[in-house]
Amino acid sequence: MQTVWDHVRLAAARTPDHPAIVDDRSDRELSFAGLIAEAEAMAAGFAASGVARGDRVATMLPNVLEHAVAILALHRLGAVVCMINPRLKPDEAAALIADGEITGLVCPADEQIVTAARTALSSGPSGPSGPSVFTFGGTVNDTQDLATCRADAVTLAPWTTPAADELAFVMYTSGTTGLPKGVMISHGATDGRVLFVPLQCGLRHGTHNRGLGLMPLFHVVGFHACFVATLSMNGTYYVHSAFDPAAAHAAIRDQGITFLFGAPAHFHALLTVPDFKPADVVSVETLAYAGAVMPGTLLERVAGAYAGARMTNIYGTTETMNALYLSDPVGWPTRYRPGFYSNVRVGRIGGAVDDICAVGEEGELLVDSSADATFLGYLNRPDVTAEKLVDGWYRTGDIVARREDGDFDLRGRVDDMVVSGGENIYPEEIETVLMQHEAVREAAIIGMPDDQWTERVVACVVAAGIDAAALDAWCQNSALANYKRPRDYVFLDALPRNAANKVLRRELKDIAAGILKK
Ligand code: 01A
Ligand code: AMP
Ligand code: MG
Repeated sequence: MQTVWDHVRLAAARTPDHPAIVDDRSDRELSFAGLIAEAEAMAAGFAASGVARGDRVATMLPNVLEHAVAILALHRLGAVVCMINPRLKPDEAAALIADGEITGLVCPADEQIVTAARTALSSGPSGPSGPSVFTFGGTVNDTQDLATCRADAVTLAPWTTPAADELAFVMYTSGTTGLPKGVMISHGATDGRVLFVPLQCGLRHGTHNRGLGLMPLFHVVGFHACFVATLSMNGTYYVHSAFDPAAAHAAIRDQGITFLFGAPAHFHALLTVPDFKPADVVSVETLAYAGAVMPGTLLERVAGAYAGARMTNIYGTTETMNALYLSDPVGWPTRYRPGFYSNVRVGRIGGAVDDICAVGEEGELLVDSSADATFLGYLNRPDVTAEKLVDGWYRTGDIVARREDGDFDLRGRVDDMVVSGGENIYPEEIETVLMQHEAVREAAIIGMPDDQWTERVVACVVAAGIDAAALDAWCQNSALANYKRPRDYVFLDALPRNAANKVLRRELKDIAAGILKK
């Protein structure tokens, strides 16, 4: 087993002088040896401020270089790094911090976030008044500036490899109800979460690799499969601090990016760059996408634009990492293949995990959870862990049918989850916010096909005396993160329901399609 730190330090031992990270907001470039030195100096700084091995410390930052270094530093120190989506509103982030008994936070110098977090942080070893909030971009209300969080690395305890089943990272995924669930990821899961990239996407080892950091670091794809995979292959990771299609296109062209991993929404946006020229992207050898189905028309356009790249569709979950993939997916947007070492089956929906569907029958995709890459369970949620991890199988919630040839067709979801731009959005949390408005009598959220986001969040409401703009403002002022809010409203006299009063979402999608087309 190699931990994340082992992957990075061993790469550094092989090529100490090769560039490991190149910043996009400054002219900073860190060699592998420089990255190790920087992470260890910051780790010593965290230790000097009272962060100790085993502490849970959250990061809530965009894809800036300092975020990447802070994750490595906390991990080197032996802290459990809990990565919170920086798009969450302060109250939701604070709820995760309180629920996870998190003792420290690295976040932007934003007064609202710092204030909300301070009330939620548990007391660390240095006590409740300890400097437990580290801010990026300055200080606010006596936080510690991340830029000055450093000390002499010789004060740091030497690296000792932790046990394989020890908790290393917590990454969050939305749940049907309540707060996002913390997915507990062990040190021993690292190899399986990184090595599928060379295996399934064809990334070759060597210093020729130049990966662009499009995917958010706080999700497993951006962290394990882009950041750690690029470094472990002795490649250079090009920071992309905030997604900007024109800047990303320029980086590909000017830096000669060889490895591009994005969500379908990234590629949709990249193709809209006004002066997009396929000649500018010929350096891209390896192109992978994950998080959502890439609509067929987009797939063809991407393959045409990046004609020199080997393209792979990667299906996975935060809990299990990669389970299915397909090379050269053009013409097959919803077809997936189990790869070397992935063990999956199709279980009858609502049935036991050994109640397996026949070829052609729709069922739930189940993933063998004995693989090293599998999560340890959900943080403080044994009930949900028991629902999702059953007798050695992880229930994905995705509906598939096995084809005659052994591949799988992806057909939809067992639940009502909407996947927008590679982010999971559960209807209930939006419905709850809409229902809190006094003018709304009924609300149901559905996902409608969309070129840009694969699925677009649409609200179907029964309401009196209110329009879409007012409801949009209501959502923006709520605790709901902005990316989750509805992009369209359909006003109806009543929602279609069955005899048990359950909303008929398939019917609702047809009704909404008819109305939105007009
Ligand atoms: O009206 P405004 O101003 O609020 O509109 C803003 C945002 O609200 C909106 N926006 C979105 C989304 C979204 N996902 N859906 C709907 N709306 N994201 C942002 O766009 C407007 C511009 O805001 P922004 O902050 O500048 O947005 P961008 O930075 O342009 O964000 C778009 C991105 C495509 C970059 C972003 O959505 C993104 O990073 N998506 C990728 C998410 C991802 O990493 N998914 C993978 C998760 S891991 C689980 C998994 O699927 C998996 C797969 C394989 C796990 C393991 C494996 Cl092996
Ligand atoms: P998460 O629960 O955040 O880990 O997201 C995992 C879910 O995203 C899966 O259960 C799928 O619904 C979806 N997903 C991830 N990758 C793909 C892909 N390549 N194609 C289609 N759906 C995907
Ligand atoms: Mg943007």
